[in-house]
Amino acid sequence: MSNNFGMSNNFNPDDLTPVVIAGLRTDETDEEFEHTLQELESLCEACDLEVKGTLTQTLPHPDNATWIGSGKAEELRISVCAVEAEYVVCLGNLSPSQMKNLQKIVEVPVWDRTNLILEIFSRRARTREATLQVECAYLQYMMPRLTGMWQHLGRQSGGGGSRANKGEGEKQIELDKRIISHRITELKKELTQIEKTRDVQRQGRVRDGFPHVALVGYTNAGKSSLMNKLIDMGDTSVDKAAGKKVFEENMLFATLDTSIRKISIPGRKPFLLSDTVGFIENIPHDLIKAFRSTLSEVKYADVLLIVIDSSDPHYKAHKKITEDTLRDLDALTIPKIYVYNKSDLRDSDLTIKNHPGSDSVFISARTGYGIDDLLDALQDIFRSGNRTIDVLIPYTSGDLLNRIHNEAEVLYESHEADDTHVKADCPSSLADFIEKTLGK
Ligand SMILES: Nc1nc2c(ncn2[C@@H]2O[C@H](COP(=O)(O)OP(=O)(O)OP(=O)(O)O)[C@@H](O)[C@H]2O)c(=O)[nH]1
Ligand SMILES: [Mg+2]
Repeated sequence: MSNNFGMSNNFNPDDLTPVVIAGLRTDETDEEFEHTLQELESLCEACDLEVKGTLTQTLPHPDNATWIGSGKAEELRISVCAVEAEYVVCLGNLSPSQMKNLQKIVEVPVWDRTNLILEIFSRRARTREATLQVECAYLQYMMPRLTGMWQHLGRQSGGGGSRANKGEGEKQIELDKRIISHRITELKKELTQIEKTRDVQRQGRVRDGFPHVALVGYTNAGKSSLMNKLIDMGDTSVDKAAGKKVFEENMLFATLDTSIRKISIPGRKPFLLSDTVGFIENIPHDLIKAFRSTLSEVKYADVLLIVIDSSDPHYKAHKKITEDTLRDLDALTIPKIYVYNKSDLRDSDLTIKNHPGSDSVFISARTGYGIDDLLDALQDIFRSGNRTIDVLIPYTSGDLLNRIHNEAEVLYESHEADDTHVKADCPSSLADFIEKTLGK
């Protein structure tokens, strides 16, 4: 991805880039403001930026011209010089003109929160789909901001407004806008193609008849850690091999690409589990739109595991943000289990016993506490979608009979001349698969 500030290029993980954070407080409480500032620092860390200073301002509403007001902007310039910061990162989203004006005063590039999140995403994207999605969101973000980039060429308009009379800067902006629009169209075309392939793959998985469970939740809640824990508990050594494990790390947005794994735990019905990008407060709108197809794994899941970091003092707000994002994705009505993770960090949680039938389970992906209760809750949901099948399985289709034995509850079984007569309480996905295979 081409970046106007060029940070993605020649990136060396050992180099931390010095930055100063600028925070603008309008009507937030002390506590809320402090929390969002801390989260911005964590986002900076996730982007290999070293926060050398923080400057805050309180105003009834953002200043139209410079966002934090011209006096504070001057103070910011002095801080930037003092610590030799290479960027200013703002807590909030700035309009294109606020960004341009502030940049002029502080004399280093200014990033807002959206820009920072886009930069993290561009570094994490691994698959073709994620890379294209981020590029598309980035270009959409850049479009209205092009004006600021060409101000050095000036607007030497000769008046009259005809094309021929436009200044160099303005011509360059128009040209760039055309190139970017064209690129966005190309990206969208390719993404639609990838989405089609994804649909075909999903239909293939539906045909396999395994229930599909999706991990969702705020970034850093422990979704990938839970996936790895379940892979570890699996019964095939192949699944435990490093290649099957997903990346988990104490940083925001460690996961960007969707991973799907089959989880086969002895004595439990196998299911497919997908791990997806985490959510965050005020997630940039273009980014959500860009990631809609990746997040479609969530929309088509049979069960959602909403993972919550119960040790985070703001876990209730994180839960609400997750629910709001799921509502935007039309996924809030899917059966769900609230998984309160990191119980090991909260003494009180370890005295809480999980109750069968509840939609909340306390676990620790690190110690394994409560994972069996979580699996019980999952199996209860699978069972609630069960139906009874009454079928004749030819002796030549031993694999089907095996799956019934492994994944369903056999109510009746007798061996006839050519086939086995079975009645079984089956997950509906498996029942559909068996009846389709037998041509019923
Ligand atoms: N103490 C403790 N730490 C945990 C637990 N589960 C996860 N962690 C840690 O929390 C951090 C984040 O874990 P991840 O699994 O990467 O979180 P995630 O939800 O996948 O995060 P994103 O991919 O950024 O959305 C890592 O440092 C994990 O080791 C837990 O049960 N207890
Ligand atoms: Mg993750």
